[in-house]
Amino acid sequence: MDIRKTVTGKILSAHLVEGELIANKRIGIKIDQTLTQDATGTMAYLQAEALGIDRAKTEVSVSYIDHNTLQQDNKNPDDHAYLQSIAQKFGLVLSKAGNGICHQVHLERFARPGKTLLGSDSHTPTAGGVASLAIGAGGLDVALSMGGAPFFLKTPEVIGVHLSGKLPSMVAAKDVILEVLKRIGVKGGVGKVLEYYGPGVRSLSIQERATITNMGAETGATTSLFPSDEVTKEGLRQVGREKEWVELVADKDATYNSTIEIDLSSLEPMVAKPHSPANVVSVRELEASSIKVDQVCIGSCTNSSYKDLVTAALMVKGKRVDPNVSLTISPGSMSVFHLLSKEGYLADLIAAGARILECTCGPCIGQGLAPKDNAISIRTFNRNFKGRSGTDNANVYLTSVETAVACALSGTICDPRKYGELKNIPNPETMPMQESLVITPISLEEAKRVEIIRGPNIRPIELRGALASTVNGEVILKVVDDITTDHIMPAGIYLPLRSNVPEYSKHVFEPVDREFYSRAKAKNGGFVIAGDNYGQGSSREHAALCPSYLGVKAVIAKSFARIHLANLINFGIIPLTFMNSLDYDKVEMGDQLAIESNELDKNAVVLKNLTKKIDIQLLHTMSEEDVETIKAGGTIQYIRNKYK
Ligand code: MIC
Ligand code: SF4
Repeated sequence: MDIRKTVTGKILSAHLVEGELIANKRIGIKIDQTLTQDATGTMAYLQAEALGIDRAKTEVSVSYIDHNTLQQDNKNPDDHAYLQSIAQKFGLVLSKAGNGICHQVHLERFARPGKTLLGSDSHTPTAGGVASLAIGAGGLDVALSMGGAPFFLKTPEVIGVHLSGKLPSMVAAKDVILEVLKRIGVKGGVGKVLEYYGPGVRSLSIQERATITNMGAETGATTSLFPSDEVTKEGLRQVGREKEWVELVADKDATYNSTIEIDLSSLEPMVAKPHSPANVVSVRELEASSIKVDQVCIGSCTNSSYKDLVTAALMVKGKRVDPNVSLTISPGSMSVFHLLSKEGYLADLIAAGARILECTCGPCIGQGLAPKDNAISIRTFNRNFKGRSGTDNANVYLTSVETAVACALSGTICDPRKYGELKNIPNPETMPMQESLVITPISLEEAKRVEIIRGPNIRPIELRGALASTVNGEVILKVVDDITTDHIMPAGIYLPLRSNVPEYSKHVFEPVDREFYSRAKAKNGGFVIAGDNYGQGSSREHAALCPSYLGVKAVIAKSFARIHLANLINFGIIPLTFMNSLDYDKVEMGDQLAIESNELDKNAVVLKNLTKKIDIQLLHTMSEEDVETIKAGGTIQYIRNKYK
């Protein structure tokens, strides 16, 4: 298989600055665009400052404020003010609070076929809907790329997803990605790119493609990509960017490492049941149980486009939401919101009883609208991890907009095909961009005079020391498979603490073990033992930064999720895996462990379990530079040592 014949390979080749395109080998690629959002961005820019970066060297870098906008006290607005001043300093575009969800806004305004995008948010692959190779990463990696450094990754394998046919009415792009998740699960994409091809691609608009690439993140994939074709051109024309179109398709004789076959015509409405996005069944299968619904939330970076919300408006027009259901709508961007209001669709939603929220992530990241005790909440979002909604015992189901609206109208989980057919959803000739909440970069001269605003919630970053020759300590936590970054570092009500590491660290692992913080403090840190796919989900580097602050020295897991693995290295925590995963059972809470740090120079490391008096073989997949980073105590320390 020649990766260079695929869309993935073409973009990688054009951006390759280090290494060769051989599956699983380390490469460095040039990054054309970066994005950050406030919940990861404040820390990213603080780190950029600590590294002496003072100006973005990319083609475009955008700082979005979309996660933390509740402003219950000074904390969120302190971050916003910092971000606004730093955007001016660094020459970034600033998308202010209320302007929209980073991925939706980026898709509308900046994402370009053939370009690379690195974003400090795991759903950055949304831009793959217009054939941009868009990858999620930790804030520090994004800061480095913004400063002109290459981004390092392992050459991915490419899974070709062959689409044929056309989606039937009331079956949506969301059902396509739910079907993919059903087939490959939450780790089926790790180390891979999901590249879509085949005749079915043509029938999907760029917004529909973006729904699919967005939620590809839930498979653990490095990214997801659609080709750039006439549909892409039309989508770009609609937002006034036709000039940015280039054609980008796989060669006719391209082959893939593996393929998935999906006939769009045969799909039906799907739903991901609690508490995993891959826990997918057809809506039909659930319907017979007449499950009563308490809440329906439409929005998030997966499903908040113009088409999504017009679909909702058309379905509710002249009807009323079931009296026992609370329906919320979060438009993806101010431009979508403005057009909906101008064309009267907003009025239809309001008349049906929808609660209209800001153009932000909102309930998706537990910023308000937590469901009631034991509630059934239907959401068009991409994650339904336990507790993420803000209510620990709530049951969150993920569906398309069509299914969500059907549930809101009927009050039970029901198949949207019951509500007839939706044909010819109107597509506006143009979609004008709203500029009122966007601040464009200023000149270098003006930037020199900008004063950075630092409110009291913005705490300076603290760096850990170099690695000791013997790393020893106690097992202070042992966890099971599929631990998400939401388990490690919950967001929700703690989101305002993102720029205050000492305070945020008090909540590390709270959803799995409330005693973790006090134990970590008492024992002066130690080891964490984990199962498969440790750190799946978000890109939040706080899930490594805060444990590092509490003295976690190493995580020994059966396997890791990609972004979290990189974040652990950035913050000096040694990521190790069991050579034989059955050895997981040979280490328990409270065991005293030790490893010799010079063994990291090889790939195999001996773990001494001093309590059980046994040796266990471990592995690591770190490059030489990663090992040097770990030895220095983390990336900032490593870079500072290198250039001092
Ligand atoms: C998420 O969906 O979990 C988030 C919040 O967008 C995260 C980023 C964060 O934790 O700030 C993500 O997906 O990377
Ligand atoms: Fe925001 Fe939710 Fe998308 Fe994360 S998944 S970027 S919280 S809308």
